[in-house]
Amino acid sequence: MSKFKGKKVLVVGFGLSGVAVTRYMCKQGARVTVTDSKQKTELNDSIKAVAELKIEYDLGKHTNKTFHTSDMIVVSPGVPLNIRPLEEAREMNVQVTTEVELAASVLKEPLIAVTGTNGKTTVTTLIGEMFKADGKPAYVGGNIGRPLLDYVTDGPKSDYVVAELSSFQLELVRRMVPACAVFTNIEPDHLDRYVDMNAYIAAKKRLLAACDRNSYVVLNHDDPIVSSFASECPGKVLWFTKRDPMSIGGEFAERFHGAYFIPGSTEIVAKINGKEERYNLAKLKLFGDHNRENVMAALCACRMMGVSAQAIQKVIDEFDGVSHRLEFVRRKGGVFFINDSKATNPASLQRSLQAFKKNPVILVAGGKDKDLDFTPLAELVRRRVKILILLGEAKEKMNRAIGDLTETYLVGTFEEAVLLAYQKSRSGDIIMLAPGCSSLDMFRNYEERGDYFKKLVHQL
Ligand code: UMA
Repeated sequence: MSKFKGKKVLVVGFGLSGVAVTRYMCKQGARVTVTDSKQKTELNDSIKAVAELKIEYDLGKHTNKTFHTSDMIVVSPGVPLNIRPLEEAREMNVQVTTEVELAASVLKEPLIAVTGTNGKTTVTTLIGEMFKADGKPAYVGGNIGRPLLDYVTDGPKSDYVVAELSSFQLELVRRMVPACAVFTNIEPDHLDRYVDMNAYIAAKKRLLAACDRNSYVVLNHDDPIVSSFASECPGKVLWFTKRDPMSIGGEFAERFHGAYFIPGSTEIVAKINGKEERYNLAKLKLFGDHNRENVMAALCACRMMGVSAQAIQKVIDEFDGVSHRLEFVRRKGGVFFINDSKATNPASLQRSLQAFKKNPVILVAGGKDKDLDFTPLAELVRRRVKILILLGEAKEKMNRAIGDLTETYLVGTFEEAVLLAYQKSRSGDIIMLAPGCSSLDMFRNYEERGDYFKKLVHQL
């Protein structure tokens, strides 16, 4: 009998994660109540998704009593843990958990967990594709938009689970033991949720603490925060780097285990269990050196999980990229349109700009600010951005930080932004949506924002 049978479970937040928890808990025989600060009319999709289930609702607000009288509370990743009713419930010793923790505690399959500020979606997708190319069934989910608990409830049976995990999803993780953990990089993000950078790093680091001595841990040697994790790593470290390990020298060079790529080169060199392997990048369709890093991270994880080098090379040759990540939309009158709606923080926007070295960029940026600093973008904006078009909640702040460095316009809508960008463009220019901010001021998520941009571009 399920340990949740008859238990009063409160689901906080009724988006993708909340729906997955509701479906799982109902199947386990729990008595489920759903609360969301949004009104019923704003939650139509979620309500429809569980229409046949018996659920109590407390919508449009969070009622303290509902929290206090629950046996267990499952919080969605977007709900901060410090909202008052949750804090009170915790003080009253009500068990608080998350969808990811629930899934991790029952997963039997080896888990490959990917975290980091940027690149996680690409790395997670690449790993999934590499497993597929090797004939190994793998479920790909997590922050990428497919809750892990859906796999547990009624997912297609797989031999492996590959999960993109955000800092929010790692906050309450206790019982997860990944077979392999990948850290892409750690840069400022979500500082509207965390008191400071240390708190954000601490959330990410929970994945490291979750590993045991048998876990493989893939670390970015070029990222000072991620590389510092090695000294506390309980598992076996694999590195990826854009430097020749010989140039780093010492024990690192002697014992190098992982992959490296020297910018400008057309191959990745991997040293896996003492043997050298070479992966050709001539056919790789992804823009930018940061995507070479993503490939290295994925290949390190996959080689440790038994994926063949041939399958990895096949994916390098054939992978088309991830939607909303430097996604080519259209060419019109010699102008290229790129949708990079997934660039939701300044560090990610920085990489987007670095990816295009030759063509002038007309950049459409702005959205919901997460208390992040845009001044580190200054040098790249000065060198690469021909015209800057700002919109959304953060436009004034971005304008103060980088608006003087190039021809800049502030607009009110996406329609204006796309039209203005096109009017100002000349053949050879790249018009790129790379907001550097989250989408939540104007859209439900970055996918909706990217899809809207693409729609406007196709209407031109
Ligand atoms: N809500 C409350 N009370 C609050 C705050 C929010 O009730 O105090 C409600 C909102 O009104 C809304 C619901 O919570 O109805 C939304 O929950 P959510 O924000 O957790 O969103 P989900 O749809 O459940 O999606 C979540 C992840 N979202 C976030 O972490 C913000 C999705 O990641 C993830 O794909 C999904 O679970 C499945 O695992 C998206 C994301 O933006 C892509 N992630 C952030 C990022 O990548 O930067 C971390």
